[in-house]
Amino acid sequence: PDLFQAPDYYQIDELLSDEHKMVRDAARSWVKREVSPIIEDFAQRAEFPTQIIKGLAEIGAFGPYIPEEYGGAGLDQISYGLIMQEIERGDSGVRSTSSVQSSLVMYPIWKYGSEEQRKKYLPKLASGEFIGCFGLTEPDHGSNPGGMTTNFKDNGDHYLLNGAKLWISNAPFADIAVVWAKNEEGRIHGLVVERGMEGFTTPETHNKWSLRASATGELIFDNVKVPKENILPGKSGLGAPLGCLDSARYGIAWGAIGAAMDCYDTALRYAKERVQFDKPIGATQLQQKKLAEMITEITKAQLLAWRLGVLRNEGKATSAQISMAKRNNVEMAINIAREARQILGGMGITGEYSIMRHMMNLESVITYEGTHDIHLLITGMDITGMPAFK
Ligand code: TGC
Ligand code: FAD
Repeated sequence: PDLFQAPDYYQIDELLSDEHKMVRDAARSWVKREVSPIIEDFAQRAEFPTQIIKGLAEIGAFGPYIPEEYGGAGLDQISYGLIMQEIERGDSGVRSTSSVQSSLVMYPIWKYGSEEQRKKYLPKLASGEFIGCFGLTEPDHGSNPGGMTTNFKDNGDHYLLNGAKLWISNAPFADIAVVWAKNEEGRIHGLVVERGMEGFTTPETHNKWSLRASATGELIFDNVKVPKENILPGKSGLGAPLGCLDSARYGIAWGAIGAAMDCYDTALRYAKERVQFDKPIGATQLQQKKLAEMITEITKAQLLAWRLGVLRNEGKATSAQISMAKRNNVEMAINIAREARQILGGMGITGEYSIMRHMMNLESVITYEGTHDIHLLITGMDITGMPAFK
């Protein structure tokens, strides 16, 4: 009774372990208790609810798969996915904060950082004492991050960092930023930039109609002196940030299912209760078509995400497989949100229900972490061997 309704048309629960279900149910009841009651208000005010940071840490949403020795939850990829699903059932913006913290900040420090960097940052990020952000996108380089112009040069005992990043989730209040920049030879490296470093500012981006409960901003570097020990030594080149994106995109493939489930549950309940022409609208063929197609698409998306999770647990998932799941599942969710909104008629456009908020949020989700078209081109490149980007 404490939990949301959970469409499970193909008994996918039977594919989950007791630990998976425990982790999922803990996230589900936390979201219902702490996120759903307040999130509409924060979205309306375009504000991130900072009071949920501690709870996100407690349900394992900051570094679900990062080893426990660094403060992470030490869980597998399916548990990670299920946590993202439950959080995005609440709001895509809240899931964004958790995706960025886990896969775009903790992951690169864990995978590419030195042991000192891991010990310095990971436990604080896992507990929510520190919030991080990830700076890859620039004003003139979105889909093509390899063209970035943000750069650093050797200046004695430190580097001098210059440039700007745009559209950065968590930027306005993040304590640290993992920033991707080119060295004097044009090679991309990751640097940890800390709030308070002189010449580093993070202006907020206002007037978004999407992901309003998530804070988005710029990162501006004006001759920032970054200590040499803040460079991530383990990997350089565009493959380093793209490796982080694989992990975040996988989480989004699960997260989108959560948003879709919430829209479907809401529309199904409404269709059974709303009476027009003396019968519930759910008894009409047109509305049943919408609902039947929704549950079919959710079920297909669940199977795609679950299988991808198994492949990731076995270390076998390819980047192209991840692109397929991100692209398919986000499109599935946005289509369901649009149809669900129609089932609610005029009520669908209000903040009394979550659907319109999900629908607007998903416009960001379908664009960030690689646009819908870029993921299609990644699949195209994978099956033909011919990149169509350039
Ligand atoms: P290309 O020449 O294909 O590749 C460069 C190097 O990277 C390697 N690589 C990967 N490595 C790991 N994981 C992946 N997914 C990889 N994809 C490619 C590749 O093997 C190569 O390595 P090497 O050793 O040969 O140098 O690169 P390209 O410049 O042609 O670009 C390819 C393309 C278009 C697919 C890529 O640039 C891309 O994915 N663009 C989309 C950009 C993007 O997704 N940005 C996301 C920014 S972060 C964000 O949106 C956070 S929102 C978070 C939230 O709030 O939840
Ligand atoms: P563009 O790259 O200019 O694309 C515009 C259009 O052209 C798209 O439809 C695209 O698919 C298409 N296109 C581009 N190239 C091709 C091609 N070769 N062939 C055919 N079509 C093409 N970035 C970060 O680094 N960190 C973050 O935390 C972060 N958070 C974000 C939060 C939000 C709310 C949003 C909206 C974005 C965020 N981003 C972040 C940025 C996001 O990753 C980029 O917006 C995205 O990668 C697309 O880049 P762009 O907006 O510059 O679009």
